Amino acid sequence: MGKYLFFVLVLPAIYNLLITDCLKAHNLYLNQVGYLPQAQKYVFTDDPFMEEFFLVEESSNDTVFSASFFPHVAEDPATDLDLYVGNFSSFTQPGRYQIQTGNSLVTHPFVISDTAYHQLYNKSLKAFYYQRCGYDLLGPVADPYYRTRCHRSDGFYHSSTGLSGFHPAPGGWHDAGDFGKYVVNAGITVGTLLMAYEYFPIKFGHDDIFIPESDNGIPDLLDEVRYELEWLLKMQDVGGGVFFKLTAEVFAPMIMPQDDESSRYIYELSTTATGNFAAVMARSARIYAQFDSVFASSCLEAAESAWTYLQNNPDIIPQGGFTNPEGTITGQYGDGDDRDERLWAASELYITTGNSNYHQYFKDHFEDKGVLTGTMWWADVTNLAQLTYLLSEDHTSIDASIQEDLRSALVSKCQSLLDQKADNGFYVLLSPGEYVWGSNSIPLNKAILLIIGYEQTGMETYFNAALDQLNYILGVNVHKLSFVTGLGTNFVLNPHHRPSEQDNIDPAIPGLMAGGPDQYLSDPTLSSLFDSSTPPARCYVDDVDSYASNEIAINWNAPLVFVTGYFAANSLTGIQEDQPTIIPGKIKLLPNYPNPFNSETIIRFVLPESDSVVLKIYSLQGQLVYKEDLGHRFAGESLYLWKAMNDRGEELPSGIYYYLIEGKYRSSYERLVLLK
Ligand SMILES: [Ca+2]
Ligand SMILES: [Ca+2]
Ligand SMILES: [Ca+2]
Repeated sequence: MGKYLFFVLVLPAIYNLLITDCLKAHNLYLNQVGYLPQAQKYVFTDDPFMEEFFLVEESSNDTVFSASFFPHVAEDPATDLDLYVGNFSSFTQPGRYQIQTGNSLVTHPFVISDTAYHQLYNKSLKAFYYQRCGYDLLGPVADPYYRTRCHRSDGFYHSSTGLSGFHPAPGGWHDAGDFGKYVVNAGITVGTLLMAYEYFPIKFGHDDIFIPESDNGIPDLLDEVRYELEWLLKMQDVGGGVFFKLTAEVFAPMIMPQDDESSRYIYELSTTATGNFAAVMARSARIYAQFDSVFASSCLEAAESAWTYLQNNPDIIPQGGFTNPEGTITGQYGDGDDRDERLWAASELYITTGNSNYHQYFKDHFEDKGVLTGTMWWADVTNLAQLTYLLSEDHTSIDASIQEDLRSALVSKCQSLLDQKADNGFYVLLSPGEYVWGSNSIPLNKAILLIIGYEQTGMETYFNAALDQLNYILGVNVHKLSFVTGLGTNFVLNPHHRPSEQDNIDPAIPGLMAGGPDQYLSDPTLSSLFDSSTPPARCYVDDVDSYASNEIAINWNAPLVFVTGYFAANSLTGIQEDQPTIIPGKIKLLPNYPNPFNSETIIRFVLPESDSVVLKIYSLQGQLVYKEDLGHRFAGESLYLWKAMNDRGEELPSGIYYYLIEGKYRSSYERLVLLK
């Protein structure tokens, strides 16, 4: 056995055995990464004789907390387990702990910390860098997962386009465990990542993720997303329509990307692809404008010409949605309904441009497929269209009554998610039937809705229900497994991911989330192990061959980035409420003057009621650089002169800063540009 084989086969096996034995012996289910101090914290067991648990501080071995387990769910429909829950929410002291039970068994350590999810966030975002196609992954940034540039001849027109010859479309991310590039899946991925940045620019403003573009003054999330946008732009035809995908005719074998020399093709135009493209380009136009106005303009131009194509082609193209032509066996992403992609395009274009044509389209169609009823996924982006409209504060022409309807629908949605949580053994927002291919992305997309619901209402139950979904991904599941490579103690080791499988390095590239249980057993590995009597959540195996349960994909990692990034920079700060109430009059920021400025600027804000408020100013990297108690202010407009200094009275360097006003309510973040 060669050294390589030893590392590949034996070490992980031993490691897995030790850890798995340790965890399974305990019959304890907990988040292996950690918990936020102020959040709800649970440990589950299926052992009816386990009556109580103790929280033990790791270094001192002191018992710092104890509590009893209580019956939670009998015969949980997803797992067939009888589950008992122990609650240690009231213990909030940061540190490293283990859980000890009556029979003296101790689990692996985990943290209670405000920074519990920092590393998870960094790695789940950096995972996109490792998906780059047509790129040399070199130097310390790539270490140790080096690879040279792949797919240098992307791509040739497939005959389905009616065109022939070469059309350069290098770059972008490999979609998943394969090397294909699919516009609709790129669209929802980019849309989700940009949504995270747009609504939480401080949390997602880090410039130190350690990608080649780190420390360039632009948030790394935007740098990484731009790598995909540059490819997407190349997928647009001269008439504005967008080609569906760029792949080989069949999936590559299990080889490294740079060894894949198959011919790759650009497939026919599609209206789902075009609508998706128009939406993300319109959103990009408004987000990148502050960093690169030329690029932003090219995004807007591309979005508008895509929209024109959609207007000229009111029926879905190709008819019935895209299907693989004869001889092609790569991802199909079949979607026979392009109404949601058109709606999303209209919504983003309206918010970016204020143009009444887009607005009218949105007003005419926003209820066509329900109002925030489902969960966003690649075939249905209705929610993304509606959230963009709901959360926009920029337009005087916006229809306040539609926004109010959307807000109410969001609250109803969040309430229904709380009901679903209560019915499920591990508080996961997946019920039998929902354990589909890629099921792990569903609770995370629902968590996004809960996070936005929390931001709108201050309901802590939404905040905690969103965290429950992260708990599920990180170990509170029947497999006692962290579904994210490299994170937690017992994590996925063998994802269906060609570079991870073939790079002679263990463990797998970190920060990638496996698709998770697939009760429909959509691959031969699953169907050989399980059958229709298997409880849905158990239909998973950490096997490289199980593409239906153990592949990774960009559209699954995007909500992981959203949720982990949100909580990585968040402790519970909401307003405590027993019932959901809507905050119609949160603190409004008026444009500061002047902006940009060189030594001082007037910060202007409007309070809905009299209140004591605080001004906070953050660097682009998210560090709090200035905090000032502005004292008690009356309802209405208020002013404050900021002299561009930090708390210690030192002048701050030129750059972009963000600020907000906080009191009983909170304002959104706005930008300050200091130019000396
Ligand atoms: Ca950067
Ligand atoms: Ca659709
Ligand atoms: Ca590997």
